[in-house]
This record gives sequence, structure tokens and C-alpha cells, in this order.
Amino acid sequence: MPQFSSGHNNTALTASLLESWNEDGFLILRNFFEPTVVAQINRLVDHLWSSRTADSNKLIIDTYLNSPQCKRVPFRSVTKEVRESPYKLNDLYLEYDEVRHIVLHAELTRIISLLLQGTPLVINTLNFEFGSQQDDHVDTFYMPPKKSNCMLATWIALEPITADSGPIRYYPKSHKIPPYLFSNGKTNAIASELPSFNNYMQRELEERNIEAKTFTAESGDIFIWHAQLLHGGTPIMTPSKTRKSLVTHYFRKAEYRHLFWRLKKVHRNAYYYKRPHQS
Ligand SMILES: O=C(O)CCC(=O)C(=O)O
Repeated sequence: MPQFSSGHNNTALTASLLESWNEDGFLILRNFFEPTVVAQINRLVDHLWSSRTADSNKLIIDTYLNSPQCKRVPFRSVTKEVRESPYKLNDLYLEYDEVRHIVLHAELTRIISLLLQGTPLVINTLNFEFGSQQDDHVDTFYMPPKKSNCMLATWIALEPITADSGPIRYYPKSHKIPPYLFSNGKTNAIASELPSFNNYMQRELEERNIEAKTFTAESGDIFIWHAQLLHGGTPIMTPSKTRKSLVTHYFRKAEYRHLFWRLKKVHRNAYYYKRPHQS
């Protein structure tokens, strides 16, 4: 299993990173962030919950994930009880420097640039405090990149992640399965056709002997996955168990040069996409 700790020799690390990435479609970076960096994000989330009702709050939250009550609403409108069930707080990167700096940390940016073969552009962030329990999917369902495969996601553990908290599930090497095209001729998902997608994936996984794995982690570990890697959230076995994480999706700056007024520099060769919050 490809797992790396920070501090390896750069040349050797670069070669093994790329080999693992191409072969497996994911990377695990252990011990990447110091506890103080992670604590800063957890403090920010706590602060956002306690100050959420301010009129100026533009954040959008998806509440009661994977249940019939699931709803996308303004964060300022929710009660504090909403925090006790799975939720997704969207796009903190649009507002907060500390989020931009962790998801575009210099060494992480170097690794992402290698994998994408270009300058990364953050296009969204998602903060979770519980497992998402999301069905297996590939990210091109929702945000296909302009150029095939020029997208990836990072998943940063903001606390120790245990097997009973609904860790992320992924299928090593599934990025090599030819992308499933919906009746629109694209990878963008059409809800009524998802059963056909699931059948297709099931057949392909069986033919390739691919079995699901889960990512349990220590605080500060990172899981990076390819745009076409099949993944989802496992069931939460202990409902009170949190699973704090920060997920980020990245495109390449190269494909978005024409929208130059939306491209904001964080540091050398690291950008984020400035846009309105989700509606
Ligand atoms: O964290 C999770 O459980 C799922 C996140 C995910 O699948 C995604 O953002 O694409």
C-alpha cells in the first residue's frame, strides 16, 4: 500500500509517489500536518458554529447527509442541534486564509502539482464532523474537469479516524476502469441511470479482483485520490463518533486561464477559484 511520511528524500519520493499514483489511483501521506495546524482548523469550525447566526455569514451547509431530511441551507439559519448529525459545511476556502493555507500548504502543493502535472486550483472545500455515508461514486459525476483526469481530491484527517466512525471507502486501481458515460454522453451523473453505473462498476471490479479498502487515520494524515477513483463513505457504526475531516477538490489552473479574474494566488504556483457560494 502506498504510504509516505514527510521528510523522505525528494527525488526518491517523487519517483515513488508518481509510480504509486499511476498504478493505484491514490496516495496516503502519513503524519503530514502538525497537531497545531489541525487544531487551527478545528478551532475555526468551533468558532463558525458559535458565530453562525451573524447576518453577514455567507456559508452554506448540507444538513442530515444521506437521509430524507438532507437539505442545503444557509449556515446562519440552522440550529445548534444540526451539528450533532452528519453535515457538510461548504467552501470555507472562499472566506478563510487558514483553510487556503492548509489545502495549499507548500509541500502538499508540490505533490499535487506533480500528480496533476500543473499548477493546482482549489475549486471547493468540504468540512465534515461525521462520516458522509455517501454512496460509491467518482468525482467526475459532479465536477468533471475540462481536461480528462486533470482533477484530484485531498482528504485531511482532523482527528484520529476509527473504523466505527464511517471512514471513507475506496477501490484501489479503479481509476483504470474506462469511465462510464451516461446517456448525455458525459461522465456527469444522471440520477435515474445510477443503477446502470453501479452494475457496470460491479462487473468491472469483479473482473479486476478489486476489493474495497477503508482509510482509518491519525490526525494530520492525508488521503489523495484520482478523479476517476471509485469511493464513498462507509456506514457509521457508532452514531456519536465524530470523523472530522477537510476534503478539497482541485483542478489545474492551466484550463481556467480565460477566467483570470476568478483565479486568486495563495502563494507561488498555488491558486484558488473565487466564486459565489453554492446557491
Ligand atoms: O468524506 C467522505 O465520506 C466522502 C467525501 C467524498 O466522497 C467527496 O467529497 O467526493
